[in-house]
Amino acid sequence: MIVAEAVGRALAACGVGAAFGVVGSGNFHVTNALVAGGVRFVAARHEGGAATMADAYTRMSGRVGVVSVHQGPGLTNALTGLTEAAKSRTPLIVLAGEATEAQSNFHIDQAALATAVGAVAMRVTSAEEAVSRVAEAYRVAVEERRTVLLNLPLDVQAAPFEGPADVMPPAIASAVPSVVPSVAELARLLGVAERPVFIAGRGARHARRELEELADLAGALLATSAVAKGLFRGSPWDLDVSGGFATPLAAELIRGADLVVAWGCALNMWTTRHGTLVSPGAKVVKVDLDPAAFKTHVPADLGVAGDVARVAEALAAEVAPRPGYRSPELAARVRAEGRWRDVPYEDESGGGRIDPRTLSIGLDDLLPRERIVAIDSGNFMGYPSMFVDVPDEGGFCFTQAFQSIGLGLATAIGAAIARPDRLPVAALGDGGALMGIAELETVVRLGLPMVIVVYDDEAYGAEVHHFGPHGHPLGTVTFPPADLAAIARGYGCAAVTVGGPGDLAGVAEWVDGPRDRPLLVHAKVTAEHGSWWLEEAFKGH
Ligand SMILES: Cc1ncc(C[n+]2csc(CCOP(=O)(O)OP(=O)(O)O)c2C)c(N)n1
Ligand SMILES: [Mg+2]
Repeated sequence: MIVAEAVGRALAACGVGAAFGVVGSGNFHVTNALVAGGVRFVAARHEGGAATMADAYTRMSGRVGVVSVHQGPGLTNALTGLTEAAKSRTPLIVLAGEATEAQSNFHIDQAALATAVGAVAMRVTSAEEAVSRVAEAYRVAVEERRTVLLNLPLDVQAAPFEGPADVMPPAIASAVPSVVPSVAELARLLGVAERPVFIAGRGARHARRELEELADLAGALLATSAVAKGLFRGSPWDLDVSGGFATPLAAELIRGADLVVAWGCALNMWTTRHGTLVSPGAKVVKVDLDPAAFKTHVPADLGVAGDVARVAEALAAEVAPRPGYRSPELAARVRAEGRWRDVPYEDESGGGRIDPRTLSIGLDDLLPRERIVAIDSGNFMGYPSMFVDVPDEGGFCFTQAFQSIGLGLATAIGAAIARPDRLPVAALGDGGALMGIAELETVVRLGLPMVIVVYDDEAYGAEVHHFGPHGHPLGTVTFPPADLAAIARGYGCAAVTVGGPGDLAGVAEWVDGPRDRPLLVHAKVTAEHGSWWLEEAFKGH
């Protein structure tokens, strides 16, 4: 056995989930060893796709994903996806060949590159410590919730390895600090709040039961950040997403809160509309593993350090039942106005183009409810986020921490691998779709029964709506029509072009079966004006 094989075997023995990558000479043996160790390997067509697939897979499966890349350009290609993962604190392990000779074409400072984007850089430097390095990389990924680059120098990879490579998984210390005295103060606040609202973020995705039980006692209404969308689905007190995507009702009720408790949620400008969703008179409490979150964005009056589920459990023992914000009248309002599709709008479809709201509502009606929705970035992104419902927090994958366009399709692939029981839905703009389109071949090759919806306005709409109103020339951000349906058929997809509500019949036909090929919905959308959430967002640029 050589070191490369020992590294792959050792990582497999740690219990990682699936691996994603593009294989070259520098990661050939390590990838094959992962496979020999029982790890599923998905060949992507671009390392950027592989990184995002692994990120989405990890978010939706809860298992550590692996990225495997060739030295040099393999890693630089992966960087945007790795940045997204690092910013989102996704526990990922990136295996990269490394050319340590400065004269090599493939040589770059890989450790510096990783550090620059917020990942942790490690290196296997000898046969003797290869296995312990792997175990340490795994530990840092899981325990510290970091994206870890494990550099594998080519000469070290080729060295003979003696000894067992099947490590015991490292003992992962609990990342959960014990519950602290500030819990008593939060219990007191919950005991006097008239209108408490809970906003759950990424750090609360595992804690629905505990949060709902506590909210029932305290009479709190329930909302989430966009990444945790779906967490409280089915609760009569679920306001859905707080922030730019919030319904008018959710915005009104969150603004009306006298106590906002953010659970594993930073309360950033997106979740709070630049702070305006939190009333100046409201007390703000943050419960977070990382005390650094207490003072960022909308600062907390009280910070509670700890795991969301454990803190909520501890509080449930302290809080006496009270009505809080809840009343039969309010429940009726949530039922009647709680979803975007309940908000009246004027359908602007016409002239061979469909209103993106009508499109999204139509898809929501047609697609099976057991779905997992992935969203790219751009002006269009609120339409599927707001009008296409998801069954729970495992039904929504939102890789938006780096605000990169072009990640949506790969996100849907990683999510689909994590949740083969669900229909994967990728919602993309034409710009993001064409940027990430290489992975359409991956969707077809893997036989994923995916629906890919492209909201095509023949433009970088976000830029058009940002600069157009000021009279700037828009030639750099507008494009001639592209036949995306034909391109998709070329990849082996089924495709329908939608230029009005009637064309959605083609989607219904595909849903009826046999769904043996993915479906690309090329929707020519109306684009007279920008979206309202984008106008809000531009205030931050
Ligand atoms: C990698 C990357 N390049 C450029 C940008 C700047 N940008 C933000 S939105 C956008 C336009 C996206 O166009 P499209 O996917 O068609 O969506 P639309 O805004 O038209 O709905 C661009 C270029 C970015 N966020 N990420
Ligand atoms: Mg566009």
